[in-house]
Amino acid sequence: MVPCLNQPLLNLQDEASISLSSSNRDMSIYDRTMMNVEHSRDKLNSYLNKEDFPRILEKCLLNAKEYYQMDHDEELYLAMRRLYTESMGESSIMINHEISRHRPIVSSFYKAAENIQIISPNLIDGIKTDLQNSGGYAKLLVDIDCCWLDEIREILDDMTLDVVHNRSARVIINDWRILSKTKLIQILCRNKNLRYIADNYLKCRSLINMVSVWKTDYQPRNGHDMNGDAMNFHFDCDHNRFLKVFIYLDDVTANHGPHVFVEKTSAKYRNSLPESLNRDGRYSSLEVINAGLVPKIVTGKKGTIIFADTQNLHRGTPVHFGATRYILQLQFVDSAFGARPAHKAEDIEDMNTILLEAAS
Ligand SMILES: O=C(O)CCC(=O)C(=O)O
Repeated sequence: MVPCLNQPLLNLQDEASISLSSSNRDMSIYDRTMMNVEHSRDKLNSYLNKEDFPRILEKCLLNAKEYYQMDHDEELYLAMRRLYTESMGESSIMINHEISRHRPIVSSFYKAAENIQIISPNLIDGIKTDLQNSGGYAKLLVDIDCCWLDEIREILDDMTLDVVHNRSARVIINDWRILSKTKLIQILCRNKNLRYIADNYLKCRSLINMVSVWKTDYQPRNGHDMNGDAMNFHFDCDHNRFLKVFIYLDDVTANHGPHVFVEKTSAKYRNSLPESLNRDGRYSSLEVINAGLVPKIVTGKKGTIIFADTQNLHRGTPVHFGATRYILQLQFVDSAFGARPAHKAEDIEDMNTILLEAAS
């Protein structure tokens, strides 16, 4: 059976997304839910006949420990990327649906008041609403000890001396031996409220599979590798679904290369994107604007947190002369399967010790 790719898959867990036709408006929530189960199962069955989909689904359902014992499969990863654009995001929603059955959210993370704050429990509902309303973005300024932010900036500044810039304006550190010693990263990886937000958005027990920090300096336009530095619009598709947590380690004004995104361009909105944007790769700002989309610029004070579903179109921006942007990134994924891991398996385990504790 050929799947109908233009109809978004109804999302079982998100009551708000269940659209009510006149015929089902009077149904009970139970009846509507059961109807949607049938609907999703039919779609899933049709997808299971698609080339590569069953193998991709199987890999996505592995838990991290099982997954990291296997060799990386680049071909299957690229097949997942292709399927994402071909299905206009629907494959990702369907796989996430199955993952959420396999690895349901651990309730002990819910709004943990005893947690070192950073995200106080009373902010959580607002963040969830913003994520939902924008298709996966929320920004807030939180009270983080300045010393924790500065510790990472100093490490980045020290590194700069050793780095040959080439055509990149960025210096990136993702060495877990260095990062795991910093106070802020230790706290973030163990922060239950952050984990709660990610789990809730990803509808499953999520995994941190990448932590990195980088510094962006001014680079003359001529010869700057804007694609390599992620400064042209793109959507991330390294994993089935993810939520990145960016933290500005210093003030970011329009001169400091702020993050830019286009809301409601993530998986569940892809089928309403213009055909010209339905491809993997990079897009110029002109292409995005000509398609009628309106990019949003995220400036912010030191300590600003941005929750970002970077399956939305997004980019960094060039930094002006005399300015520098410092940023930290934590990546939560619904499944370890995807691009070649940026860290060793034991380091990823270390980033997620909180999961082991919750299971014991
Ligand atoms: O530097 C930025 O603000 C964008 C980073 C980015 O494109 C990414 O993490 O995928």
